Amino acid sequence: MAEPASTSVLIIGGGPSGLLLSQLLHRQGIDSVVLERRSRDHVLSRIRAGVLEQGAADLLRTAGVGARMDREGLVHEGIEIAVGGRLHRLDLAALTGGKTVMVYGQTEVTADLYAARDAMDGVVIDAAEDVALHGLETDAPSASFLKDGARQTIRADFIIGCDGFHGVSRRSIPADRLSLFELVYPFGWLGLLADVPPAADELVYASHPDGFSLCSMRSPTRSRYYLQCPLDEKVADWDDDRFWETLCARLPEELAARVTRGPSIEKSIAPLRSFVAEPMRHGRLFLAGDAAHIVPPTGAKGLNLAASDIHYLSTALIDHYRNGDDEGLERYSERALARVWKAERFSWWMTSVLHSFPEKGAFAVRMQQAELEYLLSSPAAQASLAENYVGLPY
Ligand code: RFL
Ligand code: PHB
Repeated sequence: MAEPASTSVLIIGGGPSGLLLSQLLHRQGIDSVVLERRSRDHVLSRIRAGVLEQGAADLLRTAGVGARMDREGLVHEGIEIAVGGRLHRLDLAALTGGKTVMVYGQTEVTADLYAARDAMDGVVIDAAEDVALHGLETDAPSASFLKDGARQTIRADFIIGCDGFHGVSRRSIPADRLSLFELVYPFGWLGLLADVPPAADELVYASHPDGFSLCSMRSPTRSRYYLQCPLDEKVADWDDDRFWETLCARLPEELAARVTRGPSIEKSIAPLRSFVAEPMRHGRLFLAGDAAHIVPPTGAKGLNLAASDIHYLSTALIDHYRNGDDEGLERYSERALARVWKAERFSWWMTSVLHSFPEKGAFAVRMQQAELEYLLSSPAAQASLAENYVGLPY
């Protein structure tokens, strides 16, 4: 199929942000093209986030891709925190006046979005290499790219950078027009996916002197576990036995006894980082999702922030095309960043209280213990965690 020479909204990156935006725009009669660097198989095989806030789940429904999520996703009303060898349940629903989260993998969200784009004949150009952005400060921005060895150009009214942390969009903004804020943590998360029933009915965030661990899930028969690990660790050094032994040693005994071990389907290490680029707009280029900000996964906020950015941006673009109203576009960066910084704070806080930081010394260890004791004894502190975990309002 010949690629179009122009479109209204040119979206760089076919991850959840880019696909969701193109889907929401299409349903309002606004055409877009998505340029994705990797093959579709590659994009669909990435294992990432697992928890959707109510706002993100609602946005997927608005985009017409909520049916399988509503059938197969698991609604969770609480989480558990393991401290000092004991489990403590936080009743999210009771603490937030009835709000819950949806456990449904990002892999499934992406598959549903691709299926919906295909069903609507949406244009997603995969294996688009060496994307370069042009004319961002003019009224006629464009992107050029290599497809099957030939260089092509697509013009647009707007370019949306949904190409993740390592993408080309943020790097196309002159350095003196961006402020970058970054905190790199001295550890990563080693994740394991296995077709075994989860150890608990809800997610368990476990603090332990040897390091943090997380018991999560994708379905009643598929579990996702994570271990805090040193940054220089290699996946090859972690056979499944070592993973399961280390996990069980970090969990309360009653929970460790319920861990079903089995062969891993996937194992990977992700570094932990907090990062924000301001502003999220340069001329006709708008940034959304991981292209503009990264959170450590502890608060389960990465994918959810991508969704809230897309909520603000899709509304703004629809106002522009439908009503000739540019207020949403003008205020996009400010609105999105206000929510981003609150999620950055929450993710940083969850990471700080639950992980081991031996290099910070004994005072920091006592501060962490005091934080956790306060959390587990104070309904006000629990309400604050719950309010952020289920997601702040858009
Ligand atoms: P994505 O998902 O990174 O998608 C960006 C897409 O852009 C493509 N791309 C390009 N396309 C064209 N030209 C270029 N030059 C391009 N450069 C990149 C990429 O191939 C990709 O398809 O960003 P998006 O859509 O903003 O979505 C954000 C979420 O994916 C992200 O916030 C979360 O997955 C973060 N995250 C996690 N969040 C959680 O809440 N829980 C987790 O357990 C969790 N695990 C993870 C993660 C992110 C990871 N990354 C980014 C390395 C594990 C990993 C490994
Ligand atoms: C996941 O299931 O991948 C997951 C869940 C909760 C988090 C992070 C990751 O906080």
